Amino acid sequence: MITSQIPTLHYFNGRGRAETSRVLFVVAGVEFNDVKNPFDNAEIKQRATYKQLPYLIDGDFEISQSIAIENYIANKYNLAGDSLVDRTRILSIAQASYDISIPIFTNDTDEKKALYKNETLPRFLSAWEKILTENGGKHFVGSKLSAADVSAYTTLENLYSKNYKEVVDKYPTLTNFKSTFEAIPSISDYLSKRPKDLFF
Ligand SMILES: N[C@@H](CCC(=O)N[C@@H](CS)C(=O)NCC(=O)O)C(=O)O
Repeated sequence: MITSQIPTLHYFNGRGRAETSRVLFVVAGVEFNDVKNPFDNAEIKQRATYKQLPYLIDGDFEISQSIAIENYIANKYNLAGDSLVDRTRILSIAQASYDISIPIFTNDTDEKKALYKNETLPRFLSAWEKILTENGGKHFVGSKLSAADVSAYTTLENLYSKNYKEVVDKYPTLTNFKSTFEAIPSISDYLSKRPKDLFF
């Protein structure tokens, strides 16, 4: 385990529930220890609140639960919204992100996969297309980059990498958002250096 003044994010060797937090650090321009634990790493799981990852250690502060970690990073680095309404909208996008992403990994029958592809995913993506379009097409919430954009980006990336690109590409504003986000210099640098051997 790394003891450091810079924040340490513990997760497995995958994007999963940690990638939004990682990209938040990148967007904020904050150096962090990106610890990709092997699955059998007992030490950090024992220390983690619920014996699960991700687990963030930032100085004296330690916290579990991916959305709480994201919210902490977003608040600390001014990516969490400037008003109560914006902060709440950003959290709503974060929770929708997990509603979209988790079934990608848990759907275990052809019936569930078809329902996901033909009903669940279009329901969520058409809602996001509407939210993004009505907000001007550039940012999901407010007029500047926020944690909502990061959550949405990592979710769209999950969908692209798990064979749902053709579904996403039916939504032009989302597709354009994804490529615009990837062109942000810090993001394109991060993506080019990110290991290619991630498990998920
Ligand atoms: N609600 C938690 C779920 C955490 C979770 O399920 N983590 C998984 C990895 S994605 C884990 O640690 N699995 C190993 C285990 O439970 O032993 C969160 O979002 O952080």
